[in-house]
Amino acid sequence: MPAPERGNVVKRWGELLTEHKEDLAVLVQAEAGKITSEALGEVQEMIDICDFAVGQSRMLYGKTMPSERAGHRLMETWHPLGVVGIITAFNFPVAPYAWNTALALVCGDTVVWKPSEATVLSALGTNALLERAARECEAPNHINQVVIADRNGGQQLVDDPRVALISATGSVPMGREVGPRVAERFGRVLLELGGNNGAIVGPSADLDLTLRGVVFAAVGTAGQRCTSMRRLIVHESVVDELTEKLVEAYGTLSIGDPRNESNLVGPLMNEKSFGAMQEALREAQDQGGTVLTGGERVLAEELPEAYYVQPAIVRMPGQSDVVKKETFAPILYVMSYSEFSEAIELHNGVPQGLSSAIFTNDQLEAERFLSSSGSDCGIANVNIGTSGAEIGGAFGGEKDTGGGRESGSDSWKAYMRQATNTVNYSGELPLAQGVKFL
Ligand code: UN1
Repeated sequence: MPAPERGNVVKRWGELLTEHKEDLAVLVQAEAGKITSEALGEVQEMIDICDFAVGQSRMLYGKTMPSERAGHRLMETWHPLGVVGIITAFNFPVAPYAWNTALALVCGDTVVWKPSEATVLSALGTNALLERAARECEAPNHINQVVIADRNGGQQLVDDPRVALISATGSVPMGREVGPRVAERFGRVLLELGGNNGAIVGPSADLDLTLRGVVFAAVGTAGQRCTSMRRLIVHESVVDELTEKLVEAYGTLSIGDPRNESNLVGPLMNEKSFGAMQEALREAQDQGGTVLTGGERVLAEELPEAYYVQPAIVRMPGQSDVVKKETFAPILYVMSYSEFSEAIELHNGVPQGLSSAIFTNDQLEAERFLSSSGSDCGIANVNIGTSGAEIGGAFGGEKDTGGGRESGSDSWKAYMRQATNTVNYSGELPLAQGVKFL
């Protein structure tokens, strides 16, 4: 199928996702525990990437460059890669699948998806809509497959030489396993792993705006986004005021059944997540931190077995081991700084490099943060929190985050193979670099 026709399949998928937005959001909510607005937002993210990919299907551009030889054309062409294996995590059960799939399909690839075992209904629903779109558009059979499997199933996908690209979203330890296994067989990998996202708050920041940006990023999705804000690095002149406002705002958060529209914070995924949060809070205290608010389990009558928690704010004396770890729960570590260079050092001094932000009204400070000696992350924002990226930009990060880029911009190139073509229409056979032969 020509690329724009492949785009039609994705276009139809986007229409079906729009039609069934609420239905899919119900599944996402049931399995991942997101509040309604965030569950709907996740499905919207799929619809958005479908729109993007449909446009991309007419823009799989290759360059033409001047040849050094007369009567020659030098150009590049892009071709489908083959089968793309997609591994996704429970916290965003469907959107990252769609980022990969919408682009892979317009690029002419087929996809095999291994979703998290915790979110299979969302996966089956999403896949059923894609199957319907493919059928209606008379696409070849089996361009998309879902494999409901445990870790062993995931490993088979990773090790299978027929799978040209493994795109995996998940933890750093998972990526450490997947990366070398795929490299061993010279397959391609696209890794989007853990984040330990920080924000710097400068002395000129609008503190009311900062407060809203921080609370959404730190508390949204109960701190279970890979983009969740976990570290706040605040200038010493405003740290007390901002911390006080944050503690007050945390006190007003409504926590409980995510289906109830008045609640902003749903449950943690399971008991293990709750245990990890408690462990991190203990470690933080051992390392000189003071828990200013939160950490306690909140019991909800209608769902007594669910692990709801009061999001926590911990004041830390400075950099420490616990702050360098990604704990997948709503804990915000607050540190203070006096010089901007110190803030950057604290900010970049962690193994992960996904998302970052600065809150400031000082243009020079903002530019320094975005410069090559500023934030070392794949995403760097000004006056916006670390989470909630749009699909138009490339999504991914550096260091332990794995280096992959999904979603917008020119991420499509990861799903294609590039060929360089030289065409000789001169009737002679001049060799490059002036080499003489025969
Ligand atoms: C994730 O947590 O794995 O930027 C993805 C965001 C969302 C995607 C998060 N658009 O927060």
